[in-house]
Amino acid sequence: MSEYPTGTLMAGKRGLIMGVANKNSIAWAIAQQLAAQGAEIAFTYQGDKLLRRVKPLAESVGSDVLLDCDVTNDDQMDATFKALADRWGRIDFLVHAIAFAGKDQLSGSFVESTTRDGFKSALDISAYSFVDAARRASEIMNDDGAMVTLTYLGSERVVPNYNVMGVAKAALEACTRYIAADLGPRGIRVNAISAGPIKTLAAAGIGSGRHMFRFNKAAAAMQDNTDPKGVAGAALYLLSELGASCTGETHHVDGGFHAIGMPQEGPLRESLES
Ligand code: NAD
Ligand code: 0WE
Repeated sequence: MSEYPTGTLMAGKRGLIMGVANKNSIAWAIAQQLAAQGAEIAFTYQGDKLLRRVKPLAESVGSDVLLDCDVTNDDQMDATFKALADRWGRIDFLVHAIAFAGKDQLSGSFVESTTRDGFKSALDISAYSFVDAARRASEIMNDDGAMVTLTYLGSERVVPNYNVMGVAKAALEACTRYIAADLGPRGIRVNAISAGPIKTLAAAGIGSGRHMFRFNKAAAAMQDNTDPKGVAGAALYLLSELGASCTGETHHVDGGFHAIGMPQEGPLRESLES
């Protein structure tokens, strides 16, 4: 049934995955990979409309722990971690796969389109929410636990239209390092995965989307788009004992796109030589 090889790397481990919206979500690829290795998983979802999508997915990996949690709502954050404490007592891992900026912030000139409210809300939902979740999770996490968040290259380099989300991801990566330092003495590891573009809800409807996937495919070292299975595999590594001693890291899973400074031989190079 599962497309993920089974094993016991996560046997006896319990944790929370935040950010499944549907079967295309990166968080769902991670959930399937962790479940195939024996993890017991609780899910948060953002509002009633998404419950219909998330519930059958959760059930298919044997989970009946589904918690309504908008990360901007303190009461829902309180209730989420109280429910985990009541149900399990302790947890072993946290996956944070949440980002949002207003649509008006994600097109055209960064300096012209970034408003004070747009900036605040993008950084609140996309970066502070990891700090908040990490603090709450750390209170009930075992001392060999681990956390992972999802980021994107737009934090390090300018990607047209990514705009304030790039600033939020830069903050998220810095937060990852500071949280890693705070929780390191307890043996809790905290890392970020920088994924290449993947066709999810969050990547749909972005202007220039078709061009972006084509460009990434042409320019990447592997000359292909990012496979969510690779992202899920990296999450398994970082959340299991395989990732021992790795913390505060931003690990790129993008077909090597981040490593390239000039196009190799291939379609992109040809198009420039003609
Ligand atoms: P997705 O739309 O499936 O997931 C985004 C999730 O964020 C959704 O589940 C949504 O409900 C949740 N969310 C947004 N605002 C929220 C709020 N206020 N409270 C609670 N949840 C909220 O898309 P995805 O691509 O799987 O995104 C997951 C993560 O991966 C994001 O952090 C995104 O930035 C990151 N990422 C995506 C790509 C890509 O190309 N798809 C690449 C690199 C990194
Ligand atoms: O992190 C993201 C996207 C996150 C995201 C998506 C949306 C779409 C709907 C945040 N906020 C919103 N707000 C909405 O109203 N990615 C890494 C995917 C992505 O989004 C881009 C990209 C890439 C890659 C936007 C512009 C350019 C590139």
